[in-house]
Order: sequence, then C-alpha cells, then structure tokens
Amino acid sequence: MVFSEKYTKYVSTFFKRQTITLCYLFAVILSLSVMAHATEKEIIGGQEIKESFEALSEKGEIEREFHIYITDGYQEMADGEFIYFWGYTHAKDWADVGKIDTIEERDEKLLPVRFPGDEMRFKSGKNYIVVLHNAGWYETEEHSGINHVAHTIHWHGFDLIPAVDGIPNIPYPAVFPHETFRYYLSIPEHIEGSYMGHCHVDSTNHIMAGLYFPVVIQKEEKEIYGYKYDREYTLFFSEIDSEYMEMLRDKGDIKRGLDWKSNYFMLNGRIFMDKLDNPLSTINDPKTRLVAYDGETVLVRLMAITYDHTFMWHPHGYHGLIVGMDGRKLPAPYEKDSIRIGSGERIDILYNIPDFSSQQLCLSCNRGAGITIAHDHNLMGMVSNGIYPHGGLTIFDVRPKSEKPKEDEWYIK
Ligand SMILES: [Cu+2]
Repeated sequence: MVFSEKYTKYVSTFFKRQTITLCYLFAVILSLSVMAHATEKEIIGGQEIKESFEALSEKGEIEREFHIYITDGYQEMADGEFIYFWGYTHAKDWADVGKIDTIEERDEKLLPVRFPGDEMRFKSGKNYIVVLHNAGWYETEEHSGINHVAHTIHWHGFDLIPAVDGIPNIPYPAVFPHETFRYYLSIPEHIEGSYMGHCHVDSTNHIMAGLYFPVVIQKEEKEIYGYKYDREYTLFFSEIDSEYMEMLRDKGDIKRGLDWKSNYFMLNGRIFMDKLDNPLSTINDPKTRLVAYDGETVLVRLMAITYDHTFMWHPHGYHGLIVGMDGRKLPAPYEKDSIRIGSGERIDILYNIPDFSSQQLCLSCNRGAGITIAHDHNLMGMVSNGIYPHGGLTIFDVRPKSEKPKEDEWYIK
C-alpha cells in the first residue's frame, strides 16, 4: 500500500469513528435533554375533530386555549378547619406550564387550588381548546388507594359529542397523572347562559371531593337572554364531608360512597361566620358578597353540586326574576323569593335594586341602602361542623349611588 492510500484509509476510518462517537454523544445529549424536559403524554382523542380544529387554528379562528390542572390540597375554612379536597386550578392567564413533578413546582407554577375551581368564560359563536393536565396528588398517604386516579372534564349542559364530553372510555380514556387531553369546544351563536364543568370519573367520589367549576357563556357584555344588568355574581352552592375526605386521603377506599355525610355547606367554597370580620367568611369574599348600588340590576348565576342536599336560596328583601335555567331562556320569566336548586342545576336570576338612595330609611326592608342577608332556607345547609349559622349565607350590600366607584375596577369578569 502506497503512503497516500494508507493515509486516505486512516483518515476515512478516523472520520467514521468520529462520526459514530458524535452520533453516540448526540443521542446521549438528546436523551438527557428529553429527560430534563420530560413531557406529559397526550391522550389521543377524536382525529376528525382535531383536524377540523387545526384547520380553524390555521385560519386564526380559535378564540383562546385554556390549560387547566387537577391536583389536591387543603382548603382553610372560616371556622379554622382545614379540609382535604381535589380541585381544578391553572397557571396565570391559563397558560401551559407543562408537566408538574413536585409539590414545589406545583406551588410555584400554579395558582393555589380551591374548590369550586375558577370560572371559565366563553363567548357565543367562538371556538376554544381546553387542555386538561393531571398534575397528580401531593397530600395523600403512600398506601392510599386513590394515589393513581384519572380524571376528565364533563362540560355539563353543553350537549356535546362523546369525543369531548368527558365520560371515561366513551370512547377515550380518562387522564392519569402526567397525561393530558384536549377538549375542542365550538360554542353555537345562539347559546349563552350558565353552565359548569366537573370530573366524570367515579363521579360520586371525584365531584364531591371538589372537582367542579362554573362556566359562563356570554353573548353580549352585561346582558343575558336580552336582559341588561349592571353587575353579576356567580354563587356556587356545594357540600363536603371533611371526615370522608380525610379517609380518601389516608386509606383511599373508594367503595364507601354511601358513607358520605356532609358536614360543611358552602357558597363558593366558603361558610359564613358570625364573626363578621373573618377574612375567610362568605361576606368578605368579593365574589360572594353581593355589593350593588341603588337602582342597579344584579344578575345572580346560582349553581349547585350536592350529594343529596337541595339548597333553597332565599334573599331577604328581594324577590328575584328568574330569566333562565340550565342555559336556556325561560319563555315566561317569573318572580320568586325562595328558589330551590339541586345538583347540577343553574338558575339565572335578576335582582332589581330599587332606587331609594336619597332616603336611606332602614336596613333589611328594601327601602334604601343597607345590608340584607341571603341564605339557604333548607336549614341543614345553615350548619357546618354542627354550628349555626356557619353555612351558605351571604349578604346583599346595597350602597348609595354617591358611593359608586367611577370605574367598576372590582367588577368580576
Ligand atoms: Cu376525577
């Protein structure tokens, strides 16, 4: 072999070896980077609906993508108790923050989890994608039977096709820890009103544990079914059994569904406390204290999730005009002062606050600014942990027009 041939062979072998080494190094770096950015596993749903939404996305016709996470936590109640629960939460602006692996990561990336979860709001005639992430449990005992459970979102009242309706295995599997599922939602032009989302896996355990949140579909700003209003509140009644929840956290025996015995009855996940300045009480929550100004019309979107309690919403001082139920306009609205609501129902009620701002005659008599109470009149619901009036009670806090802020900065959208 002449020198030049020998040299060529040497150089070629060298480069082959280098290439193999480089490929190996590249593979190692790639797998390390994949490990460092381990992603969630996406559960593949309906291809047809996915493709149609990809086409809408290319045309810029997806109004918004929401990312919602399921995890567990403790809710501090106004009476000082901490209740273990499961809930839906999200990051700032409902952004995608990827896989959650540790409690530190969860607390850093996601807003504190609460039940009910935060309201999700859609516009009539628009398309949305909601991505459900199962972020896993962080508060359970190691041996608990509920340590590896799956969830979904059932869009209650949306009348959807099974592919995005959140019923496990009809036809797509539910979402286990570190998995995701994409819900494709097209809201028809003519649909508006009040709805809710909740999990539909082992529903008695999962829903009662706290997996529910209000949903609003809005056609026009400050208008419902053609009726104008000045401000609105969503009031979500629910009940929880703190001892059963502790059993789930510890033992996780999901076959004890008939042992549930609610000991807390709540409005927006809170109870009323007779110590009026208690910061966790219903009346000190801006979403639950019904602040209004003389002469205004207030929309109350009443919702409920219950095990077997029926709530009876009863404001003192006001009859409400029921304009919609379960996401549909009532052909003949009617007035009531005691409004029964059971699990899954939504009732849209308008309260016309009379304009007596100059008189300020009295409290609780519908003749001037002041405070009137509004509460569950099925009186079991006025007791939590055995004590009255620690239940679903809030107040109408009607203020004179002169105190009305120029800009309703606190108005809850
Ligand atoms: Cu669930």
